[in-house]
Order: sequence, then C-alpha cells, then structure tokens
Amino acid sequence: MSDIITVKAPVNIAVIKYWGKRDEDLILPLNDSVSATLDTSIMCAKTSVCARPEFKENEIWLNGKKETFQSPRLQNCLKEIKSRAAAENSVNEDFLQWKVRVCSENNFPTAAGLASSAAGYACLVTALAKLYKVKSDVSSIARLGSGSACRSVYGGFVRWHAGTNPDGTDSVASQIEGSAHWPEMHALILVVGDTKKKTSSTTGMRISTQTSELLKHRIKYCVPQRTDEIIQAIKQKDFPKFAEVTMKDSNQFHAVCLDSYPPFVYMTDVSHLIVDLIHKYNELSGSTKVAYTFDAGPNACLYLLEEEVPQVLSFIRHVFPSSNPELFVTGLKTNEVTL
Ligand code: 2P0
Repeated sequence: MSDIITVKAPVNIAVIKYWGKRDEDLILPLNDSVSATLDTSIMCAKTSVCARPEFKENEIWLNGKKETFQSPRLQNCLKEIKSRAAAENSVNEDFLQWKVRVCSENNFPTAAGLASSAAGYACLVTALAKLYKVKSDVSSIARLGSGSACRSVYGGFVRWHAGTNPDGTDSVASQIEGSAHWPEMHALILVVGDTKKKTSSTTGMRISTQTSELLKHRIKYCVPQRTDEIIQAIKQKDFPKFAEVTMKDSNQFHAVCLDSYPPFVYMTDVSHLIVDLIHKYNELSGSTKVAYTFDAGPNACLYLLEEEVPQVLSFIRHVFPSSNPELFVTGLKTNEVTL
C-alpha cells in the first residue's frame, strides 16, 4: 500500500505566448515562450495520488467529477513517469504494476483561459514523480500533458525552450530568475467570464499552424527578438520594457487567432475595454505602469509593481462599480477581481 501524496502546483501566465506546435503528439512548440509563475496561495491546482494492489483500474476525479483515464495525454504522463522510475530503479517491480487513483481540483475557473491545464498537469506529474520517487527533471513529462504545464514546474520567471530535436529532449523549461529576484512584481487577475471556451487551445493552435500567415511571421521575425528583450528586461527589472513586450505579444497572439481560417476569438468587448483602459491609465501616469495579457479566454492578467496595486484596484472598481472584488496579496502576487 502506498501513502497518499498531495501536492499543489501554481498557475503560470505567459508574457511571450506559446501558440502552435511542430509535433502534436509530443507537444513540441513552434516557438520559445516565457511566463511568470503565480503564488500557489491564490490560484493553484491540488492533486492527490496513491497506488494500491487492490485497485482494478486507473481512475481520476477532476473537480469532484469522475473522468476517463483513457486520454492519451494522461496515459503518456503516467507511462513516462513509470519508465523513469524503472530506469532510476526508484521503486520495486510490484509497485509499478499497481493501478493509481488521482483526485485533482483547481481553486479557479477551469477552461476559461486561466491556465488550468498548466497547473493541473504540472501538479499531476509532480505528484506522480513523488509517488514513484522519480528524481530527474519532470518539466518534459508535464509538457506531455499540456505544453504550458512544463513552465509551472518552476517558480519565478520561466522560459520554455522550443528545442529542435525531433524527439523533444531539448524542449524543456528552465528558470530565468526566481520570484525573489523581483519581489515587487504582482499579477492582478480580472475575471471577465468563467464559461468554457468555444475553441480549445489545442484546436486553435492547430488551425493557426495550418492557416495563419501572421503566425509564420511571428515565429520567424518577432518571437526570438521579443524573448531576448523580455529576458533582459526581467534581469534588469526594467518594468516599462517588460510591459511593452508583454502587451505587444498578447496583442499579436490574438491577432493570429483572427488571422486563422476559420478565425476564432477569445477576447470579449470587456477584454478590449480593459486594453483601452490600461493604455489610458499608462498615458495619464506619464509612463508604462501596468501591462495586460490575455490567454485563450476573456480574462485579463495585469502585471504591475506592488506600489501601483492600490491605485489600479481603485481605478478598476471605479470603472466597474458592480464588481465584487476579492483581494489577495501574495508573493509573485495575484489579486483576483470578479467583474
Ligand atoms: C501560453 N496558451 O503560452 C499560451 C497563450 C494559451 C495562450 O499555452 O495543447 O493548454 O495542451 O499544449 O498548454 C494554452 O495551451 O495547450 C497556452 P496544449 P495549452 O500560456
């Protein structure tokens, strides 16, 4: 009988977006991406796993609902963890044969473009690695579950290297700087909607990869330079540069979605209103104080420095007076406001 292992894994929000795959099965991206990992006390996934000889099947519950274990991504993660465990000789043969039970929950809206799969798979893989006593780097296994999950394995600012090897061995995440490097950096999440998105990231990426000319241009001419620029901005704690690159990359990602055929959209009128407001706020401030970024959903993630948080929150409450703000203060911090 094994212990029940429970772990928490954080959400990460990309500032250089991952969009498009060069290999769908191995989940290998077309471009490098960069993200910040948010504090687990605010938004995280929590997963418990155990293995027992009496279990007849592998079983999984997500947010209290039993789901199928047949998903190839899930199967691939478990298979890879077990094969690492066998290679590292970390558990005995019998243990490897036992079936597992997984129970996972998020404390934030699932599938609303809030990186739930990133936290979910990072959590699952970390929990399984602990269960099977795997010691080697697990970011490449998390990647097999969901591309962006490989970035949630590390804290602070993280780069996912696209890599060039066909087998994906060099498509791994690495930390640029830990969260202590820039403790003033905060993230403020504005929840615009929590409905499930119409076009999943996986489907959207496929359509964009097959049809968008802008995506080709982005990968060749924009992302490499932006990646260098934002890493330098992070290292030098240059907020205006960090913010400018973040906003431009978010805008280009959503332009790629519109350039795809058929096109699909994730941002709503409220999302666009937030974009306008942030530009107005920066203009009135005389310098760039806040950056927005939107993933595959309508919700905004604002990056800003701690000193700016009270003013931005009151600005948002002024513009959206009916909002019911929930306020959280944490490390690489996130504050959540429901509009
Ligand atoms: C990102 N997104 O870099 C980008 C920006 C959404 C927009 O990574 O197919 O759920 O599982 O690899 O990781 C969402 O994509 O997609 C994502 P799969 P994933 O965060």
